[in-house]
Amino acid sequence: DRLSLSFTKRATYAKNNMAKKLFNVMAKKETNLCVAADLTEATDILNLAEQVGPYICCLKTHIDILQDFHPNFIKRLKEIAETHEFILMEDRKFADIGNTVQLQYSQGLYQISSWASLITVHSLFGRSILDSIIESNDDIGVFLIAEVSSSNNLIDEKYTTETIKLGLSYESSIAGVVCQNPLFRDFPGFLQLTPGVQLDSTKDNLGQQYNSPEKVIENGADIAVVGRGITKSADIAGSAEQYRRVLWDACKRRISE
Ligand code: 5BU
Repeated sequence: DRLSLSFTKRATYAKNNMAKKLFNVMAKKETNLCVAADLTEATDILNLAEQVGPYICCLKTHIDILQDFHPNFIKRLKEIAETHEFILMEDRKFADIGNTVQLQYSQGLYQISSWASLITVHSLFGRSILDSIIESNDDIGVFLIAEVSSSNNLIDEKYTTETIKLGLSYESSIAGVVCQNPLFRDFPGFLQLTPGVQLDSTKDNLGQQYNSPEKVIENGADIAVVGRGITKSADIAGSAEQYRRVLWDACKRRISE
């Protein structure tokens, strides 16, 4: 059962390079925290990254919400990621035919393939979407979306099970799965990424549903994504440190080897 294994041990099971890296960063920095940098100005994201940097394993972006995107922003973000040893994830949620996904991944304004170490992908389009991404860049860690956090979403059990199966057939490219439940306990090399995490509230007014840090760790999360719980806080660094500690303490309780 992956839940009882240490991250150092799990790194040795990972077939994907980015997953290996992520496990090792998590073990070294003692953190399960990924911050969702959902801000629309480049300087705000850079400031956030500097402040939360010491406490996170991963920074998750939605690059297309920036109003002042410039390649220099990416350069600076990569420097901060290197200084504080965290990994960049672009939450693009690719979902289209292979050819279009290749263009969205490598071309356009954002050139995602040139800087994101991790990306999120919907399993909806099947194998061709993964083939097209790997053809563009085989040094990538994909997080496949098997479940989502929003209320009344249309994903059913079959979709979730088939997503896990698809992931397992692309072990060297898949870093893990985005989900809400411990779906793949027998595959310690995969990471469970769980969004919808907050200490102070249970939902927003647009369908987002939150669980507490303890609850998501109990539900199998290896990495918890926290956005507004931290970005809207008056003390960003203090709040990131608090989430890191609560998550890590909960995680230590489930690890026995
Ligand atoms: P929040 O501010 O903590 O609610 O932000 C959550 C982030 O996680 C946000 O960037 C979402 O796009 C992302 N997310 C999510 O909330 N739920 C999901 O099921 C998936 C992604 Br997949």
